[in-house]
Order: sequence, then C-alpha cells, then structure tokens
Amino acid sequence: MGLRLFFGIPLPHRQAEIIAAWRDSLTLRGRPVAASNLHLTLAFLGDQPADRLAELSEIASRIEASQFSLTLDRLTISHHGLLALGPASPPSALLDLESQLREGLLACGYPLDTREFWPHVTLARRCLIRPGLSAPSYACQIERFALYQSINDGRGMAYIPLLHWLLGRREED
Ligand code: 2AM
Repeated sequence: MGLRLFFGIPLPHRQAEIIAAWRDSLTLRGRPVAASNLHLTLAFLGDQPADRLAELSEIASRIEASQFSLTLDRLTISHHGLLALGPASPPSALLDLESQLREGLLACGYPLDTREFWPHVTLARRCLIRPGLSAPSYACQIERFALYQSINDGRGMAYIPLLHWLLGRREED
C-alpha cells in the first residue's frame, strides 16, 4: 500500500497556535484543522510507493531557495465552506521554492495538479459561510519545508512531517 504524500511548509508553532485560537473565536463550526497540522501545501503527490521516498528526498535536497517572511492576510471561504488564509502578495522566494519543486517532480514523472499554485493554509473545512469576515494579518518567518505523510488516525486527518529541509539564509541576514 502506498503513502499519501505532499510537500508543504509547516507554520511555526507559535503562529500556528495564535492563528488557530483566532479561527476558533470565529465560531464557524465545521471541521477545524488542528494547530499542529497547519501548513501551506507546495505540491500534492497523492499515493506513492514507499520506495520513492529516497528519490523525493533527492529532489528536495537539490532545491536552492531562501528563507522568507510570509504575511498571511487574505482570508477565503469557498462555497464548500473551506476557510483558508494566504498571502495577498506571495513572496518571490515562496514562488521560487514552489517552482523549483514542481520542476524537479515533473522531471521525475510525478503527475502534479495543473491548476495555478494557490498558496494557502486551510484552517477549517465545511464551515458556516459568513460573509464580511475581516482578514487578520499574521507574519511568520519561514525557514524550512517538509515532506508530509497524510494519515487518517481515526479522529481525522493528521499530517506527519517525515523529512524536512532548511532554506538558505539571505545574504543580508
Ligand atoms: P487543502 O488544504 O486546500 O484541502 C493535505 O491533504 C494537503 O494537500 C492539504 O493542504 C490539501 O489542500 C492538499 N491537497 C489534498 N488533495 C489535493 C489535490 N488533489 N491537489 C492539490 N492539493 C491537495
């Protein structure tokens, strides 16, 4: 049986707790994503045989991308009730990271989603749709990305980071 895998960026622990507390204060019901599971998906791989982990690790370790500051300030509620927070202006280092990863994965034959990259952190699913919610603005420093396994632990989905990679420090840091 395969592993359900994706590459993503974990939200730093403290910001994840703050964002989850804000989300809970909205009382939109639905199915909240636990603070420890909050992430921004870079590339969704679906079910993959475990013996491709070494190749995925190799692809990720070839990436040369910098750390960046991410401001989450655009709130979306889709008509399915998916509540997501993303950057109104995605930083170029984030777009660069995603495109290097995409190119590496496509070159090795992984079938990726052909839709345009929509950087977002899903906060809850199947929420009540309440128009006019104002978006907060949360800034965090992104220093790593990870390969996750998505598992259903009986209580819902849990996203387990299997491997992670540090992004490069910028020259001015
Ligand atoms: P979502 O949060 O917008 O639902 C783990 O399931 C992560 O992969 C989630 O962040 C989810 O995005 C994303 N994901 C799940 N299925 C996907 C698909 N078919 N294409 C792209 N991303 C997907």
